[in-house]
Amino acid sequence: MPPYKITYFRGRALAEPIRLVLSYGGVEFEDDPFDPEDWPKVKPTTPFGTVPLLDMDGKIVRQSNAICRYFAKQFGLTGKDDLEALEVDATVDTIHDLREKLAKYHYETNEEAKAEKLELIKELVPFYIERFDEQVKENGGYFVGGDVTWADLYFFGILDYLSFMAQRDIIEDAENLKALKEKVFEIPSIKAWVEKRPDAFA
Ligand SMILES: N[C@@H](CCC(=O)N[C@@H](CS)C(=O)NCC(=O)O)C(=O)O
Repeated sequence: MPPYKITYFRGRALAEPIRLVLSYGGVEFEDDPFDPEDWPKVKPTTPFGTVPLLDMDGKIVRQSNAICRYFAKQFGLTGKDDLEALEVDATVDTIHDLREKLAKYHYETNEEAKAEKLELIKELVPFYIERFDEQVKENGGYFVGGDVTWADLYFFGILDYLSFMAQRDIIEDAENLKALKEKVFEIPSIKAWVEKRPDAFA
């Protein structure tokens, strides 16, 4: 029985970067997925009403970034020095900014408001993707410092969810991000996880 357990909606989204960082470090884990209709029952059992949660031998921890960073430090994925670690954090936070903006569009239920948000999304996605692509180009094919960090794993992990919310492949015109995606996929531990992970919407 693996010691670590991830509680999340049945899907990838915010839980997938955690799974990737754990896989990178060879840490065994299991998933405890639930369906959206069960969320009202699960929510009150969580510390702050959100998931993902990670159960580490009975210690429940929250916040996907904090969890990823905790393990990334152990696996040498935070850059070569404090400045690179800052750049990695800033990159992940910027990916989250894009995620939040896409979520505001994707989960909008009012059709009129959604149509307005779509116009913003059409400008925002290229704005972020062009800058991310340039960052990777300037950093030797990775987000920071010419080597793999948890920012690369984070982007790889959440990319399907971002594209799902944008309803298109958001990196289709971004050559450097496409190459980065391929490089992350070719890391043996990552490839092994991706090839065995369950099918999910994103
Ligand atoms: N900053 C948190 C965000 C957690 C979050 O908002 N999770 C969403 C699912 S992706 C959630 O729990 N939503 C349900 C709700 O807020 O009721 C993290 O990265 O872990």
